[in-house]
Amino acid sequence: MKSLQRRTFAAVLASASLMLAWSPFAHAQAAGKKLVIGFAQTGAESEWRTANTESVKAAASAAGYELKFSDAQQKQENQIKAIRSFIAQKVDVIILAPLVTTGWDTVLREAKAAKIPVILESRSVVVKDPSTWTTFVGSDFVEEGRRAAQWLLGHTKNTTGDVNIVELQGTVGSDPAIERKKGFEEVLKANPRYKIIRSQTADFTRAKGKEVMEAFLKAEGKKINVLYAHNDDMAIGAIQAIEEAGLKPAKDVLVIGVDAVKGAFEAMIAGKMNVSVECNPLLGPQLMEAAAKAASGQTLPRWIKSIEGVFPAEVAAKEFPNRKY
Ligand code: GYE
Repeated sequence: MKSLQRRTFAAVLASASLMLAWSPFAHAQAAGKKLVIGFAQTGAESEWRTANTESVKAAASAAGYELKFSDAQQKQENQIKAIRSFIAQKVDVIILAPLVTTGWDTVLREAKAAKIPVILESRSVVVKDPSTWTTFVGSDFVEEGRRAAQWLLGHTKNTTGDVNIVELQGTVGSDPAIERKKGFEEVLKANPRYKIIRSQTADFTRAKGKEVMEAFLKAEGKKINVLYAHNDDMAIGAIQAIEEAGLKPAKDVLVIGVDAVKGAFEAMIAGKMNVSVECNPLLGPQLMEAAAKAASGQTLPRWIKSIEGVFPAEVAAKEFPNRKY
């Protein structure tokens, strides 16, 4: 699938370069200019995000493109400002990692009016006019939620009685938080003994993961059997809270994360985390290919998916040396 996608891209890029001589859209390339890309990143909230930023920067420089980078520090208003500044600077393409799904209608319409294609990466949006963005490069978050629940069903199939789950949600209103919750609940719905007894946001960060888990433990104590965190950073913060409460993470409380970052592998190897569902942040190369196509006026698929797996603790030590983020 991945290689198929790559082959398709290669073919399209080859034909794109043939078109450059006459394409009315290919301003930057036709003039022999570097492609200029504005990247409105969410922030640096997690290990995942750091790897994502590095991947985009490295791929842009490998392609010889100029990347204008903006770190919004987890604030939508900063992302909107960055997009407006990219429009004013007449960049060729804008890459946006939208913090939350809503509130983008006006600024995306402004980009469209300026004829600057917008590529969404790592999170998606809900807007009235979907023609204001060209493609979404990223994961299937509902499927990630399902995979987390399927692991839990498999791991607890020989137990009886209620399985009490606490959930640490990602940033409120963000695409991965909404969908990871949805996929997880969808799989567990048919099994009434699995109960989500507490669910709250911890904004995808370690510090908040620890803080909210402390509150969960204070309220529910030993009743908690499972922690489902929408990313590994929150799971790692929560592991600390579990230990400080005198309980054993991965034993007294099963710990499920998403992303499969190195920190999660270290926690699994140390016997403190049970599983991490992979979410690939290394989207830079796919994004650069998409940016080149968008800048030359080509139509992109609406969704360029990344391909991912599930890593339980049993395989962590063997897989660790292969991990790239
Ligand atoms: O899982 C989380 C991050 O949007 C897919 O954002 C991304 C998520 C990722 O901060 O760790």
